[in-house]
Amino acid sequence: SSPAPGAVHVPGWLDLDRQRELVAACREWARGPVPMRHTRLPRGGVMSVQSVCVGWHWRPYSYSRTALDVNGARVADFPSWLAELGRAAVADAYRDPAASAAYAPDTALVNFYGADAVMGMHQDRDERSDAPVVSLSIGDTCVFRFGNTRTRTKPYTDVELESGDLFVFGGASRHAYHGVPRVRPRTGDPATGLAAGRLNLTLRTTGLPG
Ligand code: MD3
Ligand code: FE
Repeated sequence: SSPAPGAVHVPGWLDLDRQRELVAACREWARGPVPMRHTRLPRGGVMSVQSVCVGWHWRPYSYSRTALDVNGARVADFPSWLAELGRAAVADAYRDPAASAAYAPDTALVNFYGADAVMGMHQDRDERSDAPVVSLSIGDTCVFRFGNTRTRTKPYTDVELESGDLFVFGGASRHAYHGVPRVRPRTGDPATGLAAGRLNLTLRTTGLPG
């Protein structure tokens, strides 16, 4: 379904085997070379979500190859299978072969939500590219709040994101405010390999060279 132009929700896109593979990959990335951690905000806050990056390291509000705010290490390489998964996601969401063939994400941000983690309303503006963002959810269901491009308040639409769901945000939706006001604990299937909590992978195109 499409809650807004350029935004497409495909419930149940990832089968259980694919979810298990992604959980295993995220578990490896979470160990290093840059460990998963609560990202520190420039004004002194700490995010309740834990994150690890692949390909490029994100910190508010820029991308780099090394994680100077964590341990100084270079982040894990972005694997080609993950770019392929992104192209398959865009192909299935948009049903536009040209859009999916051109899709070349170079970074993934992996977010882990414990029962009490939230993400406040924000825009993703650190990428120098208008390419879509691909979002994959695994584990506990969450409330995803999808807003508008002008304010972080109403009007917005609340959507339940469940394990296996794909969401693609492109076009006019790419710069919409969005957030995660709550997670629904113990709604996930432990057969994914995730005993508790919620994982979200977002694939992005930084627009940075090499
Ligand atoms: C809409 N993550 O990492 S994914 C983020 O579930 C982020 O972890 C949320 O927002 C999460 O920045 C939401 C859905 C999402 C991701 C990127 C977007 C929605 C988006 C970029 C533009 C518009
Ligand atoms: Fe975001």
